[in-house]
Amino acid sequence: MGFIDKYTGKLRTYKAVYTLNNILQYKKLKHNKALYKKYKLDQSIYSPISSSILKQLPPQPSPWLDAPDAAQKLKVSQQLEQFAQELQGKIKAWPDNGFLSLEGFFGEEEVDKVNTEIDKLLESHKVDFNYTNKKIMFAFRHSEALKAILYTPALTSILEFILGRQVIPFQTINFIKGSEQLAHSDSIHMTTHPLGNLIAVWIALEDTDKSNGPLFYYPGSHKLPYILNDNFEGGNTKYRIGDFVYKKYEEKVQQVVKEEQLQKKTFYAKKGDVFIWHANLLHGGSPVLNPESTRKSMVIHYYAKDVICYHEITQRPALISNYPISEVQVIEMD
Ligand SMILES: O=C(O)CCC(=O)C(=O)O
Repeated sequence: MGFIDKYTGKLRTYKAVYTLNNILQYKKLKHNKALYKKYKLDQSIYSPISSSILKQLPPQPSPWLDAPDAAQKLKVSQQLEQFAQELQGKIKAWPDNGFLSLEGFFGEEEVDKVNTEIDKLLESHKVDFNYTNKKIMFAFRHSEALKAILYTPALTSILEFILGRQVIPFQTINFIKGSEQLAHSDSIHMTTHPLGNLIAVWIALEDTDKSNGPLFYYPGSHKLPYILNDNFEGGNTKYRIGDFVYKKYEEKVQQVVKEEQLQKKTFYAKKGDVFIWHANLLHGGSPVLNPESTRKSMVIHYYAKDVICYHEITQRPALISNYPISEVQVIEMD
């Protein structure tokens, strides 16, 4: 694990530091050359990037299930028939809900393997908790067993159907204890142009209950306007990211939850259950009531291919080491 993963100091807030780092990470950014051209973004692939620049570009269509005619399109979709009847129903509810759950998707043995793998990686110091002391980032890079989970065809076929594009696993986050993360949309962390081209998969690596900080979410909240840097006062300047930008973002989310009177739901999971959510669904981790408890889980964030991927909160382009080399590909939906 690199120094930067544990580091929380001021250097993190200077945009120039990231620009320098981007130059060193050329290989993980080079796919953006073609993408910036495709979307008519006229700037260096090393420069900061944010929605305030991207919203000035020519408008782009949203993912097909975010379009107003999504329900109609799903009704007549032949490709939907590849999925079991029950799953078809859940996908049909996606445009309204912005989430779906797959009970018992992974078996006991598969989950045990993931847990053993994480224990081993922690023991051998190949991975560690990052500066939050709760998150183990990118463990999949060190483990074939974890990679196999990310690329499970029965899973990626659902994600690709929902987004209408090939998906690229960008990051994994493993938790041993509940995250207690306040409500947020992943689109403040992992953002795309066009918006909505990210999808998250949460896997229960053990049961969750009231005591160990279960996942919570706000059904339908993905349909609200995206909360991006221009929608709250984050204290950003031309050269720096505001010191309290994420706190200010969380406060803005709380305000929206209140104003919109959103109804909170909790996902009480059984080991092996999967919860998939939309790029803009508000969600988080409930308070951990029993401090001794564990809540092992793994989140996988997938970006769609052939869109610009970046981090709105820190205004950095996303460094992607496993970007597929193939040509621009859009899966045609019937
Ligand atoms: O697992 C949790 O408690 C929350 C995870 C989360 O919010 C995320 O990965 O975006």
